[in-house]
Amino acid sequence: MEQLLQQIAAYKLEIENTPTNGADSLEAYRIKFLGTKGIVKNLFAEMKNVPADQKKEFGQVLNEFKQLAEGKYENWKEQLGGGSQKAASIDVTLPGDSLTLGTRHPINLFLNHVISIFNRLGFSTAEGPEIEDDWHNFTALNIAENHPARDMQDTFYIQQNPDWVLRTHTSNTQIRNMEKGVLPLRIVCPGRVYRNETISARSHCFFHQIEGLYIDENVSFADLKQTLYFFVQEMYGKDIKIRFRPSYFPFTEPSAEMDVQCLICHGEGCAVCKRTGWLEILGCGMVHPKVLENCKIDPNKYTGFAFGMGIERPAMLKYGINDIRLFSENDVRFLNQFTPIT
Ligand code: 2NL
Repeated sequence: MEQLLQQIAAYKLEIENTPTNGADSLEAYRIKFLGTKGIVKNLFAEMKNVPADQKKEFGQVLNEFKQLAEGKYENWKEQLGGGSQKAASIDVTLPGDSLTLGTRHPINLFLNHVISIFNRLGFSTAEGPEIEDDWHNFTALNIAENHPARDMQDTFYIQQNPDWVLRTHTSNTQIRNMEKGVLPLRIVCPGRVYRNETISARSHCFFHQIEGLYIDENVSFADLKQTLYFFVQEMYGKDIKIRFRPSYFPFTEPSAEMDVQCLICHGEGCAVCKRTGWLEILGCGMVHPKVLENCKIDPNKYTGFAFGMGIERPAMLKYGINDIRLFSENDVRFLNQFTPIT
């Protein structure tokens, strides 16, 4: 005990006489006195050798010594301009960083506009999964087992379960709604779809679509034409010219594609319409009886029409965007520029 007290007195003197200069000597001091193998730790370890009746007194001396060693360290650090100087330099009277307000994505602006037109015609909006099974993405739609669209080159398959794909169109959502068996059915299905395509300025491996479906008794091709005619007039103005061309899809019969007069050259012929004067904007048709049957709907009682259109191409035309990749790069300099369509 006597010996320990003498030692402590000597260390106290050493501490008091240590000059408080340089950061290096501060660190050396910290290691020597306060480190994990330092003097303070070692002295505390001596506690076990002190007789029980003297433990209390020794403990007090030790604590006092520890405080001295730590106090010196803190003062020294402050003198060198450590953490506390930083705290002192914060000027709480300065204005804070401003928060920038977000904007709607151009794809969503365009989609919302299309949706609102169909909502006014009595179509409600339905959404569905982006990871879909083979039945809802292909088979129920009358897409044959050997159809090229099912090719690995065109479709992303889920490695863990080859029955699952990233949906290649939003028709999966229409199938799911038809399967519910509640008729009549009048829905639009917007969303993201995936195709195994090489990414370029003109095409991407994911993009957006909106599809529509109307099933009831006595729905005719004339209803389809008039619905889509109303849509393009709302979208592109009352004097827009349209044309229907026969086409083929496995899930509709008959099938058609609809063109609108080129929005750039108004039919004169330009690079955008490849000199044809027309732009293809959607595919459509009467729902194939097999598709109705696949969803347990009686094709002798019910008929329906369906249509599908891409979003990126017309949005690029509308906003004068020349590279499809801009939509998914999240560059705020691009995203900041868009305002809602009125
Ligand atoms: C296109 C063509 C189309 C459909 C999509 C559809 C959905 C069901 C049943 C029947 Cl559940 N048809 N959808 C029909 C015709 C064309 O899309 O060029 N899309 C970008």
